[in-house]
Amino acid sequence: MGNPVRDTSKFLSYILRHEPESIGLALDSEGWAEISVLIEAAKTAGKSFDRKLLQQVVDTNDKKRFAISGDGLRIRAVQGHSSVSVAIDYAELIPPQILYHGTATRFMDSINREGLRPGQRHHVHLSADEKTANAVGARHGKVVILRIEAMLMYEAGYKFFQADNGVWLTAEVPVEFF
Ligand code: HQG
Repeated sequence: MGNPVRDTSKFLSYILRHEPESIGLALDSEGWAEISVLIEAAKTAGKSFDRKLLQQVVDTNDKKRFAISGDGLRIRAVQGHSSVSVAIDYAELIPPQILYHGTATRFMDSINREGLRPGQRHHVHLSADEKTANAVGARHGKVVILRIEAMLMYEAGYKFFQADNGVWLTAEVPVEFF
């Protein structure tokens, strides 16, 4: 059965970032789902949770992956989307001098050829500190941490955004900025 908070968090990541249509849910372009509709759609798909558990998932999430709207009626994932129906209009920000990207050694040949690409997701995800980058990279294997010249990129015209949970986002990172 597992841990209901953790299980629901994983389920929400899948539904709110990647495959809302798998349970017949529609997200708006900002990634929001109506909570009442989500709860019903999930129940029909065999995943039961109530509003209270949902709130607990949002409040206790280690990476603050989800947000509930001010009126309490809607929920979204704050970053990490691959769903084509979502195009969050993140506020553009001036990045710090350096940002970090944690990845795995086995990706480095390709990364050194192509730079960092968003892959399935909508953005390349960058971290403000090396510790976070290390944890992100460790999900994939033996870690490499790339130091990214974010300010130089910004000065060259690349756009930077920050999700509500502090993760930095950009469209791509060419190799000359490593
Ligand atoms: C790599 C987690 C080959 C890239 C984290 C990464 C993050 C390339 C992998 C968020 C490449 C994609 C995102 C290229 C990039 N050739 N490999 N040209 N360019 N890659 O999971 O950044 O727990 O989609 O280095 O905390 O690891 O889900 O991205 O290793 O914030 O909330 O391709 O996901 O958050 O992997 O992680 P991912 P990521 P959550």
